[in-house]
Amino acid sequence: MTSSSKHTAALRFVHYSIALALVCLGLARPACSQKPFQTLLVGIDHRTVTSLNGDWHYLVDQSPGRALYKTNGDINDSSYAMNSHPNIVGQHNEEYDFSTAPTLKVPGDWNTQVPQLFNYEGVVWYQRDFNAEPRRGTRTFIHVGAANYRSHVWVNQKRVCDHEGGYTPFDCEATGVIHKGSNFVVIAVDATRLVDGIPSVGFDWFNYGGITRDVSLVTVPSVFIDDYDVHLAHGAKYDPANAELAGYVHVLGAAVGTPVTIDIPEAGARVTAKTGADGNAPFSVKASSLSLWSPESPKLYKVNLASGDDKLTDDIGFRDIRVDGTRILLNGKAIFLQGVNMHAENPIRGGRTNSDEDVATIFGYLKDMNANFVRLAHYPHDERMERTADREGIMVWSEIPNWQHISFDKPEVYVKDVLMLREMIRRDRNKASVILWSVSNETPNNPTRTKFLSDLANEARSLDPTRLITSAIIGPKPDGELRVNDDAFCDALDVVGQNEYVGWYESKPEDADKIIWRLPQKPVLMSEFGAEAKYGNHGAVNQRWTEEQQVNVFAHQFVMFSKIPQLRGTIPWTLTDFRSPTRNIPKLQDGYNRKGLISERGEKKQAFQLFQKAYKEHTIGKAD
Ligand code: GCB
Repeated sequence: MTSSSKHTAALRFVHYSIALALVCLGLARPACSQKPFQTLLVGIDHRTVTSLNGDWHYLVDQSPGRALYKTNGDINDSSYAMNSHPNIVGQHNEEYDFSTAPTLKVPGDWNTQVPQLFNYEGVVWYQRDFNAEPRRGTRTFIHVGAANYRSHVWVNQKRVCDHEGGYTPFDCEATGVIHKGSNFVVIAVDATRLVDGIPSVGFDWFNYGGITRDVSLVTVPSVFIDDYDVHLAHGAKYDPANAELAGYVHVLGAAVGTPVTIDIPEAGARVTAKTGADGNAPFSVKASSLSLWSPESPKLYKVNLASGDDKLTDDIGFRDIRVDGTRILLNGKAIFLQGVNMHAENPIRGGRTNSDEDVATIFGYLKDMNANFVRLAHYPHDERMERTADREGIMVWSEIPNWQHISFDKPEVYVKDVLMLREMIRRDRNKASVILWSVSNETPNNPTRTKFLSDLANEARSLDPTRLITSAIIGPKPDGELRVNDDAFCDALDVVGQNEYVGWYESKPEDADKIIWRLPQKPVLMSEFGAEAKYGNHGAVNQRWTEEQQVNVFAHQFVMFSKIPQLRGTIPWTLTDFRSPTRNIPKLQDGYNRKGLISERGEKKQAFQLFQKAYKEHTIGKAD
C-alpha cells in the first residue's frame, strides 16, 4: 500500500470511529457497547507475553445480565466487576464471591466445559488474579484473542475496554491501572444474540460463548510497534523479476521522524524508514534474493522490525495474488483451488478450535484430502489456523460473519462491520496464505444490501489492495435447467463465490448433469455444495442421509462443474460435521449439520475419499 492510501485508510478509520461514537449516542446502549479501539497489537504470538490462559473463576449472571446491565441498559461498573468479597459474618454486603467460585479453562467456550451451560447464551463473569511488575516507560495491555459476543473488561475495578464481535481480537490498556504485585482482571462476556449483531440472531452453527481464545498480558515500551504490513510490492501487473518489498510499520506514540528498521537478512533486504505525523512509516526495499511463497514451496522469512526500544520478529511469506480475466494467478501462474469449507469446531472433543493440537488435527485432514485451499467459514478463526496455513502451504479464505440476515438498513451496523473487517484484516494481513477476504455469505439480493456490501467490499480493497475480495452468493432460484447469478453485488467482487445445493435443498442429484450456469465473467468458486449423510448410514444412492447418497450428489456436481468455464475452485460444505442447534432430526442429526466429509468423531465418510482422489488426480476444474 502506498503511504497515501495507508494514510487514507487511517483517516477513514478515524471517521468511522467518530461515526460509531455519534451513532452510539442515539442508540439503546446494550446494542452499542463498543468504543473505538485505541490499538490492536499485531503479531502478538511473536512477542514475549505473560499468558493469562488457565483457570479463571466464573459466575453466571441472571439473564439478561442483571449484574452487568443497569435498568437503563448502561454497563454496571459497581457490581461483580468490583470483585469484593462478602461479609459472611458481620454487616451484610455483597452476595457474590469469585475467590470460592468454580473455574473455567481459558481459552475455552463455557458450553462444552459445564454441562448446565451447554445451551446458555447469556452473561458469564470471569475473574482471575495475576502478578505484574510495571516498569516506567512501558505500557501494558490485556490482549484477548476472541470472546463471544460482547465483552467488558475491568482491571483492579476500573473498566478498561468494551468490545463487540465474537471472532476478532482486542487489546485493553491496563497502563496506570496495574500495580506491582497482585492484580485482578474481571471480564463479563455476553453471548446473547442481537438482531443488530454480526451475525444477527439466526445462524447455522453453535453459538459457543465465553473467552474462546488465548488471553495474555503484554508489556511494550511506551512508544511501540502496534501494526505493520510487509508484502511483495503489488504493481499494476505481475512482474516475475519483482523483488521489491513494501508496506508500513506503525509506531504508536512516535514523534515525527522516528526511525524504524525493517531487516530481512535471508532475503538481503534492510531499510530504515521514518514515521510521519500519524506514527506511520511507509517503506519499500529491494530484496537481493527472494523465493516466493506458494503451496508447493511455502517459504517464510524472518522479518525483524525495530524502532526505539521496541523490536519484534515475525515469519512472513511473500507472494503475488491477482485476477486476470476469469483466471486467478498466484505468482503469475493460473491456479485452481481444491478446497473445503470448515467451521472453527474441534472435530474430536467438540467446542471451539483454539489449540495447537486442534489445528494439527485439522491440517492433517486437509493434507490427507490433498486440499490446497480452505474456506474458514463464516468468521475469522484462531490465528493458529493462518499461521499453520502459512507453514503448510494451504491457501485461505477469511470471512466476517455477515451471514444471511443482517440489519443492512442500519448505519450503525455498517460502522460495526467496518470495525470487524478492519480487525480481521489487521490481524492477518501479513499471512501469505490468506488470498481472499470475504465480506459476507448468502445475503438477500436487494438494493439496500447491495449498496452496504459493495461499500464494504470497496472498504476491504482500500484497506488491503494486495488481496482479492470475495463473497459467497446464495444459490439462485431454479429456472428449469438454468441457474442464473445476476446479482449486482458481484460487480464489487474480484472473485465470485457461488453457493448452491442442487441435489439436496433443490432438485435431484442427477438433475445437476443438465444444469447450465450463467455466471459473471469473473473467476468463480463453487463456495458451498453438498448433502447430509450420517457416518455409517448406508443404503442406495438415492436414499437421503446415506453416505452413498452424499457421494452421488457430489459425483453429479462434478459433471455440472465441468460445464462452467470460469470455475476456479471447489469448496464442498463441509470438512466435518458441526454442531448446529437448528438440526434436530433425531438419530440422523442430533444437533449436528451432517454435511461433513468427516464425522464429528473424526470418522471419514465415503465422500472424503471421493475428494481425496479427485484432488490427488486434479480431475475437477481447470486453472485456465
Ligand atoms: C448454507 C450456509 C451454511 C449452512 C449450509 C447448510 O448455505 O451458508 O452456513 O450451514 O448452507 O448446511 O444448509
